[in-house]
Amino acid sequence: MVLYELPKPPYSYDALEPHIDKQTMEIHHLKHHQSYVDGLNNTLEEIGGTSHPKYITSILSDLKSIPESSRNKIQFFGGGYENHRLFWETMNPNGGGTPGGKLEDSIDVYFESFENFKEIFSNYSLGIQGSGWCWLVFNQTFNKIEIITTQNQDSPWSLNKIPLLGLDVWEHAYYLKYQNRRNEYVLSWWNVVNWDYVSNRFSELSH
Ligand code: MN3
Repeated sequence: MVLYELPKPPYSYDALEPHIDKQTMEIHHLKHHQSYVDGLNNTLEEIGGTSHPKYITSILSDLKSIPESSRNKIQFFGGGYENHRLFWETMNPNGGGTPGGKLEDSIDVYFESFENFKEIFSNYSLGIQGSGWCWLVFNQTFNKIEIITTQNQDSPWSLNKIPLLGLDVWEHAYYLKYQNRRNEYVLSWWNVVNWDYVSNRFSELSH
């Protein structure tokens, strides 16, 4: 059977300092992300998942195909696996700035301006009660971008939406450095957003 492995961030643990500190990155990746990988593999094994599709996004897009007794676990661990994989990719020490190109054009269409988009996204992030994620997604049905939030490790893929950029607002993502100040974490995170990656992802999907 296909076993999922812990995806490696494309930079060192201290690369996102001072915005995201080394210790948080280490624990977040080696402990939290690893636990989602393990949970996903264990659950797939439980349900005899020898023929599950290679891509976790296919599973998350079709949770109904998972036996009901294991569905919540796949939703949680599979979502946690994929959400964090994307999270590492969408950050970069040389990030920040603006997306430019087609994505910025689209942001201007749906959110008036990039500054306005940032403010709305930040407010959604701060409004999440408990643990969850804030997302910029591509809605393929309507060929448009949207901001949505999900609880726990729920994935946009399960809502038939493709995540372009996600912000982890679980306390484990920021508490060591920012304690209860989620607003400072969100504000600082904009400095490490890898817009090149997000823009490329968008260009591949939209037409
Ligand atoms: Mn996390």
